Amino acid sequence: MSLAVRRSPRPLALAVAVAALGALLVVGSGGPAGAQAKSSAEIDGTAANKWQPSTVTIKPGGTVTFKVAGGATHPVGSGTAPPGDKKFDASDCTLAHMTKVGDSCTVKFPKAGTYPFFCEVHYALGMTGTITVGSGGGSGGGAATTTSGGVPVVTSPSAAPPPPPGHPVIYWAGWGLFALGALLALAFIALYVRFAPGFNRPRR
Ligand SMILES: [Cu+2]
Repeated sequence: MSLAVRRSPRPLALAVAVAALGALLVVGSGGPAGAQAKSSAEIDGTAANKWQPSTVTIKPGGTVTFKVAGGATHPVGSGTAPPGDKKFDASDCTLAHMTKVGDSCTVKFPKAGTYPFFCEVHYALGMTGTITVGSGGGSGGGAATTTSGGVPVVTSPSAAPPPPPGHPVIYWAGWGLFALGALLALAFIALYVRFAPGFNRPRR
């Protein structure tokens, strides 16, 4: 195909297409509230001896896969270290299962709650995290525990409501595309009016 670039408002069509794509993304991603809680999540143990991400939120009945992404040897323990609790079953995440890069284990979380976890080797370096199952609205009951500088700190349950559900990134990307398309369309219309033959506006 050898479509010559004509002076037709083809760029305008492009701009409209960009805007339409953006609008589609907005509509497509603006699903029901609460969609931010996924049914599964992956947490990587990195070479820097951190969990990435260190906090995730999943739906009740969902799963979390812990993966050795670097540094090797990141066995997972439930609770705050040591020795942790047995709130979730980490029997597939022991040293034998989590020794080399690429090793992984998957834990199912049937009940809502807040589940701290730690790397049994690197917890003292701050390799800890928290899995929230459910909306995070305190349905776990009891105090949430976090570690601060290796010392377990128990914080009382907060009475504050959970943060409002956010929109996924793609939602805002959609709006961005939409705005870009609209701007492009305006710019092309302005250019067209200015330079198109037949519009002999006086030039300064
Ligand atoms: Cu580790």
